[in-house]
Amino acid sequence: MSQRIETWQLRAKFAAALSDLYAAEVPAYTTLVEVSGEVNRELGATNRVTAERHGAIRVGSVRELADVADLFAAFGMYPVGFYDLRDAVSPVPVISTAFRPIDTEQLDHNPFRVFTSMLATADTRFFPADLARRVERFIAARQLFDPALIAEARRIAADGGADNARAARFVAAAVSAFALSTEPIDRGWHDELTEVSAVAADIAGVSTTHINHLTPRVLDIDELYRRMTARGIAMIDTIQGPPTWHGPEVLLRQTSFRALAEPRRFRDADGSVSDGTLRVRFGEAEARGVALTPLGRERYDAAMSASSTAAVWADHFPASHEDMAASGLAYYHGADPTKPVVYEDFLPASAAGIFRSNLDADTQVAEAADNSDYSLQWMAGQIGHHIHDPYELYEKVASS
Ligand code: OOG
Ligand code: NI
Repeated sequence: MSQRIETWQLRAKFAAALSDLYAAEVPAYTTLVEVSGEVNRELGATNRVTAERHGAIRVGSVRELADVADLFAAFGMYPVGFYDLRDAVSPVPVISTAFRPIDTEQLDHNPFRVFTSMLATADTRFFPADLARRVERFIAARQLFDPALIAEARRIAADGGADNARAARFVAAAVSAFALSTEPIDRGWHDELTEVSAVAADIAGVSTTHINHLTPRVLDIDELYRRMTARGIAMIDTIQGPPTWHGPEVLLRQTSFRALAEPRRFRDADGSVSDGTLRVRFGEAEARGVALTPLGRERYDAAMSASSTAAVWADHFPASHEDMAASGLAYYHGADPTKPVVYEDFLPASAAGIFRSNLDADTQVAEAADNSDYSLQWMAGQIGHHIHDPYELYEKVASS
């Protein structure tokens, strides 16, 4: 009898195969994984941490997002949270969710998550009506995912796994949907969208999707930053999120670097095809701390808006997990302060900062009211999947 591959094993294989793909496409990713691995080994990281990655992808419509939701469900990854990056200090014309495992056992096996953004074409502050129509037509005409792949994903999700051979075929087909395409890019169209936003061009200027980055988790991100810099890799100026300080690490800290320009082919108006480059993908690493309760999150937001220095931090957060637990600021397994619940999600400010620091120009936003009705409920209804509330999940994980 052939061996049965469970959902979590499918997810681990998917994450590992995407990592191989990205390493082949973006060489600096390999350096990042090496350096994170080095830091983690010195600090005695567990297997979960060393294997841990998050990915980021971007799609153009709810139809494409619904396909992503069906595909990822076969890997036990479900949408959690709603991020509106249009609201950020440096706005990005997308709304996002994160697909990830949702219970303790699945997270322990493999916590792979993918931050997934959808272009907000209905928001006329970014897309005037005529452009929105043309973008929507372009996206409706392309096919990011083979319908046979999505149909197979639905069956595997219903079966809760697959036999070995079927699993291997499925993982390979899923991974190839995220490979960088060699198809020529329509230069005029891509340039027009770049004027609006580099993210719009990355999403709707091409006929396929791709992994935008794949992020290892590191136990000491300050050390990682120093070592990457020492290896001659130019990191962004800052580590996004809380400052380095002597108390408990909370939520998420991230840093990144721009990948090199990648060779792409372009088609000009006269039909001729020529070589060029695009510089959209990057490398990112992150450190994860304890998940905060709504009360803790309020403190976090207040601390971050005051200034993200260690001195200010100490005014907002106690310096020990015991005190964090006693003040109801963070989640702990069985209320035991020695067992923090890891934050599994993302932060809108950091996400927008990561987007922005890896672009050449800011997005142009018209001064007007938001005419669109994007929200978590809207997104859930459109994709036909429940979108989980992260706080409900943390409550459950803490009490299980
Ligand atoms: C996603 C940026 C957000 C993170 O780690 O906050 C993100 C993107 O660039 O598509 O990945
Ligand atoms: Ni990321």
